Amino acid sequence: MTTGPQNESPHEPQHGRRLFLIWLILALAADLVIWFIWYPHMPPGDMSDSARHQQFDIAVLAVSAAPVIIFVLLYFTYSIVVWRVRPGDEDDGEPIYGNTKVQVSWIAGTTVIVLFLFVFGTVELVGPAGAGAGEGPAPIWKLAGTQSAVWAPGGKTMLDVQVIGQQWAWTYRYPQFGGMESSELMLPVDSPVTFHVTSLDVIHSFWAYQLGVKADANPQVDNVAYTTAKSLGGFTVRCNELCGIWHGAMFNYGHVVSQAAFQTWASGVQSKEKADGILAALPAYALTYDPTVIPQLGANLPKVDGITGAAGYYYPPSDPVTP
Ligand SMILES: [Cu+2]
Repeated sequence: MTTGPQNESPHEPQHGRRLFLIWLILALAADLVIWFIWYPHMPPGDMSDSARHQQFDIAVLAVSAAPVIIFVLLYFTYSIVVWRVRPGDEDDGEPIYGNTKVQVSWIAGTTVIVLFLFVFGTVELVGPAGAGAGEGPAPIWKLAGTQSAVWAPGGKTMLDVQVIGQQWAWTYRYPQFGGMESSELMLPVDSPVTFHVTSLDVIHSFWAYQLGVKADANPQVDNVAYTTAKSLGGFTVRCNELCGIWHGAMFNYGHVVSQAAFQTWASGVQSKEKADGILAALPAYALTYDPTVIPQLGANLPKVDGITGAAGYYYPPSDPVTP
């Protein structure tokens, strides 16, 4: 006796219909579980608009991929169980060539999936203004927001934050608050933010995980990335580019606070740094810096204000730690 999908007798069950029904039930169940149970827990969370878009993208990809994976595994399992060789069956399967139905379904199915993902991916890259990634010095996709020399709560004014990487610490500079600097990244909720990411020495990468922002920090380059924080709380900033021996320790925490609290904090730091003479000593705000521009500050800066690189120096003229 010969059994096999190509050798269907009148008593042979309708394998295609059976497979389709089992697949439909499993795929539907998997997609419902992914969308309603897994989606809210997917990385990187929903703390900002860019993070929300990334979480949505991952959920859509999972929902698209699950039916394909389930089909492959189901067909594999079904073949092993139903079409396995029976004891005593020494026959070969019937040689077959071509099956228009299978070929057309395959070409149509894969074309639809690939084109859908192409269009979806493009929309999701353009819509949220670069999706939280660094877009270089002249972004093609800009985030909506008003450019202004001052930032105040309540409006749609873009907050500019310069992110300066160096071995092995992050410094944040706020040009709309007198160019003051902080080793802490504070952001106001519901305000569009432009990050200007740069480096003083080697290549780093600014990765604010929960905000869904990741942008390379290159010396002499202004790499722009956008986000809008959507909920209050803390987030982690890590360096995501191997940058030397203390790369693994190059992280700190940021905070999303209310717009009023942000303004109070930023103005407070600005006043303090002005009184301490820091603002006068810092180089004028620029999109990139020459690390040797203010050698006279050297080791005194951390003593005065606590803003410092991990090596204990800022813009080090002769860093004693780095060879
Ligand atoms: Cu680094």
